[in-house]
Order: sequence, then C-alpha cells, then structure tokens
Amino acid sequence: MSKSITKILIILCFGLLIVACSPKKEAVKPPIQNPTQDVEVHEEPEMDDVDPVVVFQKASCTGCHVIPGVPGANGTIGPDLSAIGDLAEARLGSSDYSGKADSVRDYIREALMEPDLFLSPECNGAACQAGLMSPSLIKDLSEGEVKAMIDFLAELPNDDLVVVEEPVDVDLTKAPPLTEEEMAEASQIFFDRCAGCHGVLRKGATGPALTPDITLPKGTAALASIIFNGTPRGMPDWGKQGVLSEDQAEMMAKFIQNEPPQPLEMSLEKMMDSWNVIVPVEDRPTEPQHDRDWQDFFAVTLRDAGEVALIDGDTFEVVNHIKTGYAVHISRMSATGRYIYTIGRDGKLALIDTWMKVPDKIAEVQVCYDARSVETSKYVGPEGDFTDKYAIVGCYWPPHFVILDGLTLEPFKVVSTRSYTYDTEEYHPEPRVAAIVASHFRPEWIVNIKETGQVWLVDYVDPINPTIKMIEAERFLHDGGWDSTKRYFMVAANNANTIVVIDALEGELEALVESPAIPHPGRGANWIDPLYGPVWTTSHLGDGALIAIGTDPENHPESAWKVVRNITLPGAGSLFVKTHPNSKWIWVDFGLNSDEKIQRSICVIAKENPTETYRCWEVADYGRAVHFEYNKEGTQIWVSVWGTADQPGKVGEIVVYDDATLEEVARIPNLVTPTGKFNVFNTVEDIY
Ligand code: DHE
Repeated sequence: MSKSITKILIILCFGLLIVACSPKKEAVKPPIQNPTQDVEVHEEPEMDDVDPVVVFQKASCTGCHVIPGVPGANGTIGPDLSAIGDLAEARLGSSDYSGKADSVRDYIREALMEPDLFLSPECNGAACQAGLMSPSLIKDLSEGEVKAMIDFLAELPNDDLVVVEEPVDVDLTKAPPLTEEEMAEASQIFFDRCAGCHGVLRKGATGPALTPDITLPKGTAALASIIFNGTPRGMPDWGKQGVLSEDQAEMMAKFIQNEPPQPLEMSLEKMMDSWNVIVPVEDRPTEPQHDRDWQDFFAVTLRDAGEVALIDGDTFEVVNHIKTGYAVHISRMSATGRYIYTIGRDGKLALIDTWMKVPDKIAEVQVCYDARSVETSKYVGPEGDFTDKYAIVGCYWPPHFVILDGLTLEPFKVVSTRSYTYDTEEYHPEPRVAAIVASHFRPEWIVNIKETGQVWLVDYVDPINPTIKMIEAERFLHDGGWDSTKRYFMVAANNANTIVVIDALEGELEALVESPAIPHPGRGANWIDPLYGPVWTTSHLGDGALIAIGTDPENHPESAWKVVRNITLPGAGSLFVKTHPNSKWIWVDFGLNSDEKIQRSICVIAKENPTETYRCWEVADYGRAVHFEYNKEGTQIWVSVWGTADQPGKVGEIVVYDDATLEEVARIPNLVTPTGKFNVFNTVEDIY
C-alpha cells in the first residue's frame, strides 16, 4: 500500500516542479536520467503506441491536477497543469527556481522524478506542500509512457483541449473489491471521520463529492495519498496524524470508489427506546444546591473522551466530568441558563442541570446517528413564554430535525429536510442540518439546511404542526451567529464563499456578501470598527484572511453588508474568532493550518487598528490551538489546546489569558482533547 500512496504523491507534484531554465543558456544539462529517487522506468511500448491520456489515468494524475483533454483530470490538490509548458519556461528563467532543469521537458521530467526539488508557489491559492507527490507514482510506467506524458504537458496550453469538468462515464464493475470485513471497517471509518464533510451518501458539502463517477477515474493511488497526506485546502492528513495506517488509507481509497452503502433511517419509536430521564422534573432542586456562580460555568467539549467537563470560571476547578456521547460537538443553554444541552456526533443529546450539588446529566436521548447542532426555545412575548420549554436537534443523518421537550428531552416531532436545491430545484437525498439559532424577535428557530442552500424559519408556537418558511439562500450553509443587535443572522455558505444575512425581524433574506475562500466563523465576532461602525467578523479555512462586514444599515448604510476590512493573517485553516464588547481585541485561531507551529498559534488584532495582526504566539509546544470563550465578566479568555488522547502529557489543556494584558493567567491541565467551550452566561446572551 505504501506503493500506492507513493504513487499518488507523484502526481500531486506535477505542478510543483517548475524548472527554471533560461532558454538562452548554452551549457545544456543532460536530461535527468538518473534521478536520486529509486524510480525504475520500464523500457516497453513504442512511443507511437502510447496514449498519454491513458497514462495520466494510470498514474492517478487526474486525482490532483487539472489537465485539459484528460477526462477526470480536474483535481485541485496539486497545481493546475493547463499551461504548464508556458509556466515552466517562465519559471526556468526566474531566480526563485530551485531545480536543476534547463528545458521545459527536463523541468517536467524533474517534476515527476524529484518533485520536491522545486515546489510550485501556486497550488490553488496556497503554496504546494513538500512530500505530497511521490516519485514512485511513475514507478510502474515505461520510459515511453513517461515521455508521452512529458510531451503532452510540454505542449500546454493547447486551445484545442478543454478541461473535462463533468463526471466521466465509468464502469462501476471496475471498482476495486473489498472483503466483507474491509467493507464494514471502511464504512465505520467513513462515518466517523469522513461523513461530516463529504456526506454519508458522499454527495459532497464542505468536502467534495466522492461518488464512484468522480473517484474511480482518479485511481486508488491518488485517493490513498490524499487520505494519508491531507491537502492544503482542509482535508486532514489522517495518515500523518496517526489515525489511519497506509493500509487503511488504501482501503478507504477503494471504499470510496465503490457505491456508498445505504445507511439506516431512525423512527420516533427508535428514539423513544433510547430516551432516559435520570432525574424527573419533580425531583430536581428549586434553587442552586451549591455556592458556585453557575452562570460562569464553562461546558467544555472533551472530544475524544466523549465527555463534557464542567469547569468553574472563577476557580478553574473541574466541577464534573459528564459522559455524553461520541465526539461531543457543541453545547447550548436553555433561556435561563440553568440547563445545558450537549450534542454528540452520534446524535446523542445530554441534558445537564447546573443547579445540582454536583451538576450532572439528568436526561438523555439519541435522535439520529450523526448530528452537529442543538438549540433551545428562547422567545418571551405576546405569543407566549417559551423559556426552557423546547429543544431542537439538527441531524446530519438521517437528514431531519427533531423537536423535544426542553425539560425531559422527550422527542415528539421529526421533520425531514429531504428537499430540492434552492437554485436548480433538484432533489437532494441528504440535506443536512447545520447551525440552528433561536430568534429573539419571534418564536422561531433559524435552521440552516446545508446541501439545499435553504434557511428554514421554524415557528414553534404549535410544534406538533410547525409552520416553516423556506428562504432561498446559498450552498452549503454551515455555521454562523448573530450581529450585535441579534436582528441579523450571519451564516457561512462555505462552498460559495458567501456570507448569507437573514433578517430575523422581517423573516427574510437581507443580503449575500462575497467572502474569501471557505468562511468558517463559528458564531463570528461583533465589534465597533473605528471607521465603519458595527461589524461582524469571520476568518477562513481556505485563505489567511479575516474580514469584517458592516452590520448597521440604519446608521452606516454605506458599509452595511459590505466587506469593509480584509486583514491578512499568518495562514489559512482558521476555525474560530472571538471578541467581547469589553475587549480591545479580536482573537483568531488556525487549528486546521498544515504548519505545526501555525496550527498551535493564535493572534490578536487590535480593534483600534484593525489593519494587521497586533501579536501572534504559540499557545503550547504541541497540539492545535482551537476555539475561544470569555468568562462571564469578559475579563479572561480561554483557548483550547487540542492534543492527542493517547499521548500522556499531551492530551490537551486550556490556557486562560488576561484579556487586558494578554498575559497568561492559568493552565487547566490534563483535559482530553478539549475543543469547544461554552460559558453559560455568554451563550445565553449570545455574546461574541
Ligand atoms: Fe464543528 C460548530 C459541523 C468539524 C468544533 N460544527 C459546528 C456547527 C456545525 C458544525 C454545523 C454549527 C452548530 C450550531 O451553531 O448550531 N464541524 C461540523 C462539521 O460538519 C465538521 C466540518 C466535520 C465533522 O465531521 O464534524 C466539523 N468542528 C469540527 C472539528 O473538527 C472541530 C474543530 C472539533 C470537533 O469537534 O470535531 C469542531 N464545531 C466545533 C465547535 C463548534 C462547531 C467548537 C461551535 C462553535 C461555537 O462557538 O459556537
């Protein structure tokens, strides 16, 4: 299998090699015939017999590169090779070129055989990574086949060749076989690690679609390499992280070239089987049974422990470790803040009572197999008082949302989100529920349907017969939060590089704002810009940029729903931003950056000079720095160090900073893979 992975790598690096050789040079270097890598090139077919298109497919080049004229070659991991002939010539003459070639053909050959000698600065907006492409990808090719590839590429651009964007016709019977055991193992790994981005049915969302018409032409080697090594555009490096072995990466590559197995549905009856009220409502305390400030509790996700750590924001003591579900994702609070609702990726919802002597879980239920969001009813007004009355869980699989009793978690209403895409009106079998927020103006939840690009306003006055307004927005809706007035909900449509603005007061789409690549706000951050007034901020997964969007159409109409700031960050891969109305800073992490030092760093930007980062630093010497939360007073900010569950001493911790001075105040050690942190007061009040 290492063989296959290595193969992939080669392809990836096509783009990476740009040999610089001035065409005027006299001393002609011989073509690279004895590469340093152990690459064996077979002398076989006559050149005339070789079809370069077949060779590109054989070597899995299609998985990572755009190559006009080659069906299936629309990969975006490596450099776009559409104009590689011209590009090679230009780079050969540039002082940045670090390879040894001095002709276009040598440059391309070098790219195949010693891909890391020169790394292209352009891999779809990011620098190409060393080590992604392996010379062994061409290991099984004959010299004639290699030459055919080189000749083909050297002639690019070629106006007669077009990039084949459409999926190609493939013979599904040619999908690489898996044993029954491998199929079972691969299905589980896919569900645990991959479905979040690619979808259970692999129709694509945050990550690309992985149906056999797309994956088969890419080849097992290229796919296995991507799975093992990750990509600069956000695909995790499962192999390098030690999560998957090389053999497992190859197994997963084969798995995604086969048709996806049909996952199970879940009925209300099945949900009821899992429903468990641990402390009935009548047995619960009527006032807090401890002296702690429960409004300053933090519910901290301990991702790989399947737990929430409830931590006292005043003393930093862990009040309780509460078993919840697999890979807990987020926690949200009831309107009073007394109850915490924690949702795991396995669709298990836990209800925690902060008033108990030792706060603990008081009810639980599983309402789906895969979930990410939970919210509660918060409206108080002429249409009723819905404080602490209902909860809603948004599911990835099955694609539905479920309404539950807020005090007992009894599920009573299931609404499917299977529907039609907002723009092309095509049926989608798996439109997943992304972020959900509770409106402060109406008895409504704002439910974001990822794949169909619709924002649903779900009225919960009569939750058995809910009315739903379906707003056409953009794809694929993911995460978001309120502006400072809580009238406008700002949500990232990450595939369209767009921020969708919903007016919760009027119940309509307010604006679509173009953003840099793959916005990922968490809930975003609100602050007052010295020039543009109230703004909301997001960072990005695909771009080292933090943008601010004007959010005050009344008093700052000229900047409303426009990107008024675009601040350069040290890198892409940012997951979360945060600020507080009392703070001078905007905080930003880089948890998914591919550079180890950057991924454990954070930066602050001064609100009084929002043109550049004020300071950046590494939070720990291991792990990834991820997600921020303030204490109730807004004087301290907590950052998670997301470590590795099975590495003693490096499992993870939380670092607490003084927000005024940026000095470290404390470390809360030995927390297993902490990620999200949710302060009771700030979550109830939507302070961010
Ligand atoms: Fe999240 C929020 C989905 C990966 C940590 N995450 C959300 C929300 C969604 C979502 C839809 C918004 C919920 C809401 O507001 O109602 N997350 C997904 C995915 O589909 C994805 C990309 C892949 C997956 O398989 O889960 C994903 N998320 C991650 C992570 O890898 C993180 C860093 C760690 C983890 O838990 O696996 C992570 N997501 C978080 C956090 C929030 C979140 C901490 C809440 C942010 C907030 O401040 O509200």
